[in-house]
Amino acid sequence: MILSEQPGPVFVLQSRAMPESDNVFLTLSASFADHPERCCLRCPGAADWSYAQIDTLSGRMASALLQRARPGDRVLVQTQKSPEGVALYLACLRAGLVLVPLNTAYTDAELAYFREDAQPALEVNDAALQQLCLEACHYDCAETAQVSGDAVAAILYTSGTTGKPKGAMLSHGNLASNAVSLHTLWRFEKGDVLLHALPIFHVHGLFVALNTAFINGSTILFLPAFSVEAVLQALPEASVMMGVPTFYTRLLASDAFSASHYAHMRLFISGSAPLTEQTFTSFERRTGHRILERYGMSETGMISSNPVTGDRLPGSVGFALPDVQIRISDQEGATLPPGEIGLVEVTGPNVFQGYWRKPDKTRAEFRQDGFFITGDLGYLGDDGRLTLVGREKDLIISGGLNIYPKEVEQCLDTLPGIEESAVIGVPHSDFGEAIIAVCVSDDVLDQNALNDAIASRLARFKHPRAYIQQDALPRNTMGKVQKSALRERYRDWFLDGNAV
Ligand code: MLC
Repeated sequence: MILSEQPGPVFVLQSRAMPESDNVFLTLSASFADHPERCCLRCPGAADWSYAQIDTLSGRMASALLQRARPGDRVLVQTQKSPEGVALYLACLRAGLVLVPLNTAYTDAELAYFREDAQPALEVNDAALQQLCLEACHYDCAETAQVSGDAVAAILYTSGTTGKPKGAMLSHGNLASNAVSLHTLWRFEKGDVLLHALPIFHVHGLFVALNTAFINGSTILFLPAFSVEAVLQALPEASVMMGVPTFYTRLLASDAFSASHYAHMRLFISGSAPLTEQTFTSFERRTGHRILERYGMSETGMISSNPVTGDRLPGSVGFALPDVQIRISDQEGATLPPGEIGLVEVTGPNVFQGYWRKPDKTRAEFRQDGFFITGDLGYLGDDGRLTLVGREKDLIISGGLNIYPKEVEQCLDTLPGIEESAVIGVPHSDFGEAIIAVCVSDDVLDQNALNDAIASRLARFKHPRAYIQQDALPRNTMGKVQKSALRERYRDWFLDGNAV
């Protein structure tokens, strides 16, 4: 069943797609008809899905969706990773509907916020997705909706500094430019097989991984989630893998990971969180492969990448993608010369259309001349190579998932016994960074009890991995909590064996 249908006029038949339509589905599916029988999605222990099957299901699903929603309407999706979920993604593109994918870890309270903010015409959970597949059988494939390049294709929620997530609107043109650039830049070739162990509710697993593979007509080894065992089983059949750094540290930690697994690998790609030099070097020593690190974010898709041929340098996120411009600025927006550290700003066909219904926030994050202020700090080399050195924003990246401290602090500060809290990210060997909550409290802080107390409001990955009691929080003369001092004090907390 489809939930939360909103009343409104039923959509009447669309016109045939005009050749000049900028619908990204046309770009992604351009070669589908050349290899209809080729395996598109291979899931362990299940039958393969051919390109023709995915094409047909998504086309019919688009028709079914259009019985309930009109182009431009939002479709809120919170489902487990599945081939049907991939078909739903393509169906939304084909129908001109705006996909709003959500992390399956979100609680009902978080979901309520997204529902309120996105005002979806439809909500799809796992049961609804099954129902949609059944209904789809009764339809022909919808014609591909005619949209302009700046029409919104998806809204991806990213946490905000103020504590409430903001919806980044990505257009058909944004997705197309990234897909085409990355497909070329990473030299996808005939016969490439992609190992896919990422979730499909983020830019990385949804757009970067799936779209490049679709353009290439690649078979995708589609794992329901990352596990070392499943990846080791699938790797011998793969030639390209994309992952967050945690994937690579976990593989390195496995004694079973050996030459037979990567004999046919062409490219290991990493993103969504900083890849440490140590991981890069250990991986090269172990496998002979230099992991290709690239840089992006929900608002911009991919921004830069190390090259496939040429030097992949640890610590550098490479060169701007074609048509993308990167500059480094000071706080006032003046451009800084190569070598100087400042704000990383970006413009290009990859940059999003703004935050959904938040014009003020959108304005605040763009310069007058259209450059988007990423919030990351870095410098450019004389050759244009970008190196990131930190973040201006208070963001924590744990296992490739973004967490804004404010959201967690606001939640903790409502708990009885906690006077105030400061949430920080500190180094963690598995997740890269993990969360600590430094709390002012007279009570003994019981981690399990506190996490239970916030469990209905915050997804599990946002829960602090340690609670530390202090009499007061360090503040500067303006009264602002000095997070950097806390990060410094507790920097070795998990490395010293305090990990949970
Ligand atoms: C899971 N947990 C996490 C977590 N993932 N906690 C903190 N950070 C995370 N990332 C929780 C689980 O709920 C569980 O809670 C406990 O940690 C242990 O789980 P696990 O089994 O060890 O974790 P696992 O399920 O294996 O997941 C780890 C992971 C996963 C790294 C494989 O998080 C993952 O796939 N991350 C990728 C995220 C991603 O796609 N990011 C791209 C964003 S796009 P409990 O209850 O058991 O204690 C983007 C743009 C760009 O950033 O450039 O790409």
